Amino acid sequence: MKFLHIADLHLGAQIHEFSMLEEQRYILMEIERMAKIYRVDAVLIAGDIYDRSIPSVEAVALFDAFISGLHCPVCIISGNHDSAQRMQFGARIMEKQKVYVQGTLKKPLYHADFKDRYGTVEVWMLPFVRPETARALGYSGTSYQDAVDFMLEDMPEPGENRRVLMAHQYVVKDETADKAENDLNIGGLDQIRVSSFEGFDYVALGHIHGASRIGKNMVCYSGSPLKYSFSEAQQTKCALLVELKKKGDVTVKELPLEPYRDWREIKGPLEKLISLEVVSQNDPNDYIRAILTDDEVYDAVGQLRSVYPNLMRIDFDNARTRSEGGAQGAKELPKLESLDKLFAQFYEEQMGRELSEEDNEIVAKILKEGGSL
Ligand SMILES: [Mn+2]
Repeated sequence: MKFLHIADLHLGAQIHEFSMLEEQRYILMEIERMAKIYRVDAVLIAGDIYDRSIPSVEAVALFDAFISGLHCPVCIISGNHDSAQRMQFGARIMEKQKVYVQGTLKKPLYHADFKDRYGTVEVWMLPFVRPETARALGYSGTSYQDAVDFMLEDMPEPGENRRVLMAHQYVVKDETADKAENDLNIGGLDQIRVSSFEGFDYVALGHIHGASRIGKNMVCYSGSPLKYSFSEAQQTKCALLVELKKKGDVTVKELPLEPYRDWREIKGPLEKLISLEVVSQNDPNDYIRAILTDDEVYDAVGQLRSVYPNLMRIDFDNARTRSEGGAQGAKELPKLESLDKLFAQFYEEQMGRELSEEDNEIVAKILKEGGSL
């Protein structure tokens, strides 16, 4: 069996007030093309289909066109950005057309079976697990780790069948989880040990936006198909082509995805950055983060935008910011958003990952109560 593993589409995302919809349409067509070229038996989408729990009509139409255009079975789980209940709509009807959706948490897990010349491949589907949603199914603890283990316990024996799991969590090596447990300064509330996923021939993960393999087994993040932040500017985005032959024989290949508009960081004095020499080196239509080294500039946004129409943000790295301890005085573009969004952005920049649902609740509570816990 051969399938494409993708995740974190975040359809409908707006970043620094730029809509990603056209890039998303383009990249989904690329994925559709790959599915055809490699004649895959299925496409697995490991959560965060949409960027918001109530996606825009454009985002829904785009996803509809995508899964209709694939002409092969599709397996879909919900991520933390999706609404589990809305994703679940029509699931058991679409199943008849080989579109397998699991939006809500269910125990035992839902699975779809695929046959090939070596036998059966079971694709088990675990949507994003929050401790509080697992509690509705009989879980009595408070941790993400135990909630995921609870969801995976009592699985029937696989026998001869090969087994794939789809999940959308923050999965780390066991050593990393140990460190976080011993050091309260490292946030690790939502970390899941990779050893929780033993017994699967392949685990198709979503949640982390860079492609990576966790640990020694085949537990892989495909990453997002597009860059969604400057912390991802250096990443090569890809879809994973996974092939399962006889039990124990799994190969994974990264298929690079080229966006039609890239994300780039440029650094230097303003005058140099807008000079013909620098501008003509790369596509000026890319999404740009400019890091200015000038001490003083006039109308940097206007001047930069005149040559880089998709300028997203400006930061400074000059005498002032260096004296402030090296932190680059971040100047977000365009104007300031609401306080909770601002904090979420700040957190992501500092920590390199999103706030968890639980963190979000705490932040919302603090903001609501005017700063006291
Ligand atoms: Mn996610």
